[in-house]
Amino acid sequence: MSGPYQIVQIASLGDDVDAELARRYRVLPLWNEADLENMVAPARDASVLITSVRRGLRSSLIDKLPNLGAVCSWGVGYETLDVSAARERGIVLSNTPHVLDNCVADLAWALMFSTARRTSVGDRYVKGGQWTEIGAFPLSTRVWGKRLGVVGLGRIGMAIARRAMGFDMEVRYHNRSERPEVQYQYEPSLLALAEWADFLVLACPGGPETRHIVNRDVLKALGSTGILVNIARGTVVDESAMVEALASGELGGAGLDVVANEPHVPPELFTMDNVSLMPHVGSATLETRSDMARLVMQNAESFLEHGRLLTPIV
Ligand code: 8YV
Repeated sequence: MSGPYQIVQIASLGDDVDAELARRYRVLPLWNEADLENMVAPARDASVLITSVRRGLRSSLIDKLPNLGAVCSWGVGYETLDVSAARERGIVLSNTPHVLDNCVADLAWALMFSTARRTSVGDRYVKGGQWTEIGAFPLSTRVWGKRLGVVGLGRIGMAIARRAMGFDMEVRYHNRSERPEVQYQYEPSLLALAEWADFLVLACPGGPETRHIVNRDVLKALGSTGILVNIARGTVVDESAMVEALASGELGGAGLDVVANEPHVPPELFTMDNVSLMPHVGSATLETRSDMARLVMQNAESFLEHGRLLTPIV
């Protein structure tokens, strides 16, 4: 395709969607480049930039693109994007909500089960031959009928809460503000929610507003039989306080899809059988990742054709 570039793409959306975008639009592909500020020069006319929550967006890059009108980002989180710098320039932004809610919620439940019922430990026990050598596996902790505290009752938090019905669990939540339209009880104090809950599941956004809201006191309140599950962002938890609380037995267990400095996990956690770890894969199913990539493309298309985004960040 000839003519000025329409799209600058600094994150890949997978081979199929990358190829489809390149077939339909004039795309400058920069996802393998580190020095974006210099490499972006040929795309001065581009009106759309495609990025991801992993790749982020710096204001210095926005400054190099005088015609930029929209930023379409892959991922529901956007704490790595300089949203205010974009907005100051009148640029609109989109993320990929809705399509990943159920897969992330499924993973939260997988972590609740793997931590409480020790499914990963049991798997190693069987495969390592201990079932035949030692015999019966130690008892684990019941999930059904327990109390589930959800921190952040957005779309993902709601999907996690909905699943609790099948396990006869009572649900309460903590949120920036009460949601009177939902059937779950609101708990204005995170500390009080942690005290009440058997499972505390974090589903709130990352960024400075939620940094370390799960602190030593909250972990202590969750207590020696409580289980923390984090499918949100590692920054939400004071990680050294969590490691200490797990080591001392003040916290019962943790199921973590995210940590503060990914992919570096505090090494103390590797030897703890009451901790289940996953490598930040909440949305990482073939189906959901395909839906996310297509939604980024559809946002870009909608902006280029009609001047508006389908799923704007508000
Ligand atoms: C991704 C996510 O799994 O959408 C988000 O904000 O965190 C997840 O969908 C993650 O970005 C992978 O690094």
